[in-house]
Amino acid sequence: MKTQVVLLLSCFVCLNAHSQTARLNKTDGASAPKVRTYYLCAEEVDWDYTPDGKDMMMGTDFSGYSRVFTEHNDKRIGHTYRKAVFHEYTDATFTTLKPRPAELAHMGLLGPVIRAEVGDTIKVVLRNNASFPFSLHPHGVSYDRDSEGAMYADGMEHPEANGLVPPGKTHTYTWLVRKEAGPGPQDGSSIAWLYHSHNFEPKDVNAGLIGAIVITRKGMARPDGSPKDIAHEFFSLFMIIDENQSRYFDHNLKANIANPEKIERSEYVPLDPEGNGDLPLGTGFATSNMKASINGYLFSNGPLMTMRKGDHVRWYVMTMGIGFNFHTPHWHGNLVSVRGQYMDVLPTIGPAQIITADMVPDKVGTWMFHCHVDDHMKGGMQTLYRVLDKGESLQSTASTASASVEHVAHK
Ligand SMILES: [Cu+2]
Repeated sequence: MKTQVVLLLSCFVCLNAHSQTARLNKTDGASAPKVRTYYLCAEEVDWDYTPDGKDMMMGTDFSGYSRVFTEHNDKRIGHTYRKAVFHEYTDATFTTLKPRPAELAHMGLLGPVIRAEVGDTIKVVLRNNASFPFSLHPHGVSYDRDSEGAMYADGMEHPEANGLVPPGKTHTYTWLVRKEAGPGPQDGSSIAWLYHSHNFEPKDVNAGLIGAIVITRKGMARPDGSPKDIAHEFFSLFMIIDENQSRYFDHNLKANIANPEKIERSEYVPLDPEGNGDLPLGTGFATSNMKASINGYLFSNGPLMTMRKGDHVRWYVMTMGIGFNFHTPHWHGNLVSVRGQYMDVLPTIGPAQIITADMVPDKVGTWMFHCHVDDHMKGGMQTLYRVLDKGESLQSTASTASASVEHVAHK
């Protein structure tokens, strides 16, 4: 008898919970809020800005400015730098890397995409396998001080409790995805925010510790968190990475230059390679370490971003870093729309800003995608995207480079 009562009661509770869930589903057309857990690890890599070894935009060897920013010799570090990046693992043992999906190979230096739907909770377990203390600071989502991952006086008596992760340690960050973190009335089904290390922010971010968070509207996420109505997403970090300011600059100087004490670290020559005045760019040792890159690639190196005619694709375009980072990303061939307005050049983005732009390409071909600021273009901030015809296989196209993960040399 007692057992039957318990059974009946538990069935009632069960049915009641089920009907509440059903009501929720009916109201939102969505599943119940989820806790989405990510396992990120800060790891050191030797990053090659030009894995293809030539100017892929022009199809030529490096010369002039492209040589200034890529050539390694006894006075220049060149194109490969020690950096720290975020990698994703499958669980808290941090033994199995979670491979980046092939369609996101173009993301290069960027960390894994952290995804959630409005109403979800994000948990990030951050492991630090690098040799400096780092952290994880998110934009957009809601956090308490222990999940802010930023170091400043208030709370610095317990830095580790506030998300500073020394080498070899782990910290769990909890972020709530309120409706304000999701798409607004004029937005599409998803928008993006940045995350990055924020111990000494400039040194951490120039080292490479940066990535994106994508939040979808309630009911608009696939099981993996990506927006249901979008065929392909493309992430583009337009950033002049200042390697002079990286946490790893001293390492890079000593590892690549035989007599580092002879290097004039402040060397800046306001002339272009032809000897003409060029104040905003110029040449010299300091300048050669300023990498005007897209996702950590210069001069159209790296995996080719590929889509099909008529696909609804979404671009998340972002920047970060030093004061030259004001960019006007420009697509040749096809237009994008931003909150209903069509354009081929985005409104200027400045450090820590992201714009979400949608495209339904109708012009087939391989097209330029670059910053329209002259100095940035000349410094390498240019890449390509390809629009295939309807029905063409994305797999069958040769990319300009092999997948970016292959360029990452684990320490
Ligand atoms: Cu620019």
